[in-house]
Amino acid sequence: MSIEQKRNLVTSIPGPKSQELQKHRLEHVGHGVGTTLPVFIDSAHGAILVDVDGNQLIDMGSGIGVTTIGHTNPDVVKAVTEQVAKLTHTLFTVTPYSPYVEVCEILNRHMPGKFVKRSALFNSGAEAVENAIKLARKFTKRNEIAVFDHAYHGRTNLTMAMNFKNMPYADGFGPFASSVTHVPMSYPFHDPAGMTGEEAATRAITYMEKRIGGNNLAAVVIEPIQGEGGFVVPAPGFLRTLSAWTKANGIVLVADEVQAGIARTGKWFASEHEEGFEPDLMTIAKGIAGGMPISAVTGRAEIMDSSHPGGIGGTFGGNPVSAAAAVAVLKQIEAGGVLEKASHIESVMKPRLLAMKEKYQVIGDVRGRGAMLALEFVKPGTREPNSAAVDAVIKHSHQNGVVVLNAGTYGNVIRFLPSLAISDELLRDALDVVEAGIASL
Ligand code: PLZ
Repeated sequence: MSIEQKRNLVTSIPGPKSQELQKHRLEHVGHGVGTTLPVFIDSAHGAILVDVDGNQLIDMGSGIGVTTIGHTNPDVVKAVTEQVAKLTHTLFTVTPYSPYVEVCEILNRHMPGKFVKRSALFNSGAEAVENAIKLARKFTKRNEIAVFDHAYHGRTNLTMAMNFKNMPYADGFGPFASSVTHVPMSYPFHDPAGMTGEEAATRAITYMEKRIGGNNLAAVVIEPIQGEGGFVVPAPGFLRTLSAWTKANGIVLVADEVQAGIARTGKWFASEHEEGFEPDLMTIAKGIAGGMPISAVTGRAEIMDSSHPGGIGGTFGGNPVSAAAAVAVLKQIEAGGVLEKASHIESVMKPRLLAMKEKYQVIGDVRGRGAMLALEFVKPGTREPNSAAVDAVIKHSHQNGVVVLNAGTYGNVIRFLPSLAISDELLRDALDVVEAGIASL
């Protein structure tokens, strides 16, 4: 598959065929399944989506950070095609196959921390989080879980309880899992001026000690950079201080790397950006397999092995075709150049985003790492959320063929998760469109 890496609009957005398909969809698909942009995509390559009307859109969201390696990445296409013709299913726990083991081996090799590691594979990010918590509870023989304000961990019953936002994730869907407590996150843009990472960690730790008791906690789960929460990067020292405290209290520290992991931030895992932050388990999904569904829990062997055989599993987990795709992605990262590309994207985008912040008072904060960058919109001269501005800029971008996504507890963040296959030229074109949207507010 080869598609010219260029934005090109031939109809209005959404075009007539998309509008027709959207009508059909609303008749047949449950309305609880939302849509950010009702444009039906027919094919894609690299960083370009082609819709059913023939429009070429720049993908600045990668399906929420999934096609990190690029759409229809040739190695992924090859691996999937070969695997699908050979073996599509056995159920790994009935009769195993090699690609599953290969994925685990590569993840074990790259998870930070000097200890023996093992992995297990699942289908989705939420399922990985669920399993990390099962293992943490089994290992510690404790029940309580702590998560952070603005966090997002999934849509299953347990993970709904772990999310910060009621709407749209939880409203009316209870009762929810118990033994989950939210604690204050380090959010430099909104924390008191000058608050250090250590101070923010002390605030969270005090909260956990008083509300829950360190001795009752099985796991603390944290996104090293929050995804749905708006790419909140904790202040330096926060993750390290938290890590020292969980270690001292026998608590399993789970880094939810579902959105920030796998080359997205210029390292294998976002956790690696802070020295001294040493998660015991990691949950991994999204960017691992070029769009094929697969997820993982990777971590300390003694925690991973704490379940009795048969305690961990699932019919489709680590499916051979998805696993083959994951191996193809992970091997490209190992071969070099992919992590560097994420850092390069930051070097192209960040100065441009910072310049926009200087120019437009609606931009309160620019943050993120690598190819995971965001703008937080405020009412000029304040830190109050401005979701109306975000809605307008996103609408403008979509109508002009740039797919961007929002984020944040208040819906006032625009996040950028471009594929690492994107060219500088496309990036600049996308940013020109976004900036024109901001200028026209
Ligand atoms: N943990 C950190 O970002 C998924 C949600 C898309 P699943 N985020 C995108 C939507 O609207 O459902 C996510 C995440 C973090 C866990 C998850 C959950 O991953 O693969 O969607 O289950």
